[in-house]
Amino acid sequence: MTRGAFIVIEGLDRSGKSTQAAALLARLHAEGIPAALHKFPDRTTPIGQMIDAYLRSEAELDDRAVHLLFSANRWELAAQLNATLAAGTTVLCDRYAFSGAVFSTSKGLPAAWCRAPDAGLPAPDLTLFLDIAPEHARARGGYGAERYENEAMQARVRELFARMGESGDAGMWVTVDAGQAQDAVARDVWTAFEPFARGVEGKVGQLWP
Ligand code: NYM
Ligand code: MG
Repeated sequence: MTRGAFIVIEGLDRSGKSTQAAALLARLHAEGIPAALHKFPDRTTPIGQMIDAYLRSEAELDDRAVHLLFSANRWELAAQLNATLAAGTTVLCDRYAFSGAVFSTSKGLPAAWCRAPDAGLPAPDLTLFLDIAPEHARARGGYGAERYENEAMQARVRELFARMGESGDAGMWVTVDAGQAQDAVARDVWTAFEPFARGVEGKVGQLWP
């Protein structure tokens, strides 16, 4: 039975993830491919509202507590995500467990501890890592309004994302040069996505592979 493909888009803040995710969704719809887009953190749920208050520095939370909230924010959508994929709809996620692992690890939490709460979540078929230098991302503007949006943290995050891709723990991982013009990034995203356009055979995997 063919199911929808599960595609994750990851990257630094201001790497263009949301723009590219929206462009990919529009193209999928234009091609007649059923598709849905989710964003993590999903700030609309009660858990997401706690995360949002933390990120905007309106609330203080222990590093481990907020890490678990980010993970819980994925778990609260996991059953729906599996059902959507099973119904044949392709799911795009703007950030996922890889952000969860690398952002908290870059704060100094142990990597294995950071990965544990996401074990068992649906695993993406493909992760697109929109790679950009932190100084280039900052130059795009609107940077620094939230926690984590500083160059030192983003540089550590970039390094950890790169290692995540090389480790094999993330499954299929494609790095896209997000420093290019928007159209060029979209073209590279489409090239990586195209093998999944007709859906995927077999069950959804689980983190961590
Ligand atoms: N973030 C995001 C985490 O620290 N852990 C997670 O699990 C996720 C999904 O939240 N700087 C961080 C990365 C971002 C911040 O995300 C908000 P966005 O995509 O800027 O709304
Ligand atoms: Mg952000």
